[in-house]
Amino acid sequence: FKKGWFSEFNDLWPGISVSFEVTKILHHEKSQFQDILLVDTKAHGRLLVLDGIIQCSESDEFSYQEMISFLPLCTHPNPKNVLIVGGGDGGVAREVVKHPGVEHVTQVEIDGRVLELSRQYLPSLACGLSHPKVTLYVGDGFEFMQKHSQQFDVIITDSSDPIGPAECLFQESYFALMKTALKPGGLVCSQAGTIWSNDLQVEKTLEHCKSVFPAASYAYTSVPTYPTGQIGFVMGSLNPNTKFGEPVKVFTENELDEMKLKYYDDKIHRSSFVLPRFAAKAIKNL
Ligand code: AAT
Repeated sequence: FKKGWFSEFNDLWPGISVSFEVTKILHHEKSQFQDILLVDTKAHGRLLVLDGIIQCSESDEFSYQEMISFLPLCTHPNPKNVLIVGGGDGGVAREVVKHPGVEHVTQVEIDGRVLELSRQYLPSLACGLSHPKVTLYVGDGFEFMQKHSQQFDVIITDSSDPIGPAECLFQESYFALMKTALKPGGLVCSQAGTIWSNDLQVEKTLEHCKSVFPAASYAYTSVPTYPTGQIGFVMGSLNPNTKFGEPVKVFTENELDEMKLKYYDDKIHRSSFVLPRFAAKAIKNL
């Protein structure tokens, strides 16, 4: 362990660890739900770490936040009402409100301290939390889902990994609750781990999604500072004819510039559902 470096050690990715040279420890505390660490790094800007796991780095967060938001938003024909579960840094809200069809965003994050600390230390992400279209609740996403039915066009689950407070957000019962909370024709998109990990998280999450939704798929994006450099999303739709890899909303180059999108466009949307052979085979066998 090199002095002055942060290393991400976790059994979800046995035998590997991503490390960053730290220039300053900005904040460290134990909240009611988790250990929260914010540091400044030499090469990747600020880092938010929960229970020892990297949630985002300022240098590449745009890839994850744009993709988890615009993949479902551009697959749905009319995404007016959106629910975000988790996403305490505010980056997903920042992206979702950019879509011209989105009228209202509801967000439920379990840890009020993550919201407060993101506002303080990650303002370029947390700006999303204060947007006039966003209504923010502090609470558990699973419990929130039990109390809502037929309300949302799109549900984005920007959750931490399936250990700690987010474990319930990967279960089949959570996918069933999301189905009830959706309006007819609704879509879900959930953080679902990397195909390079051998813990079967992708397969399990996709299986749960498939057993609840008539159409389901997996897409991925590259995020250099997440373990294995890659992370994916499981998507489910109430419309059995949904073609996930075929965006129904295509933005022009000008619109993409105006929305300040740095990663997402319709070409990367299509390509993100094209999986390498080993992953395609593993998923096909479900
Ligand atoms: N935008 C990328 C960052 C995240 S943050 C995930 C958020 O989910 C955290 O703020 C955490 O407090 C919140 N969370 C965890 N459990 C729940 C729950 N049950 N209900 C509501 N919110 C919850 C995602 C990082 C992905 C990391 C990949 N390795």
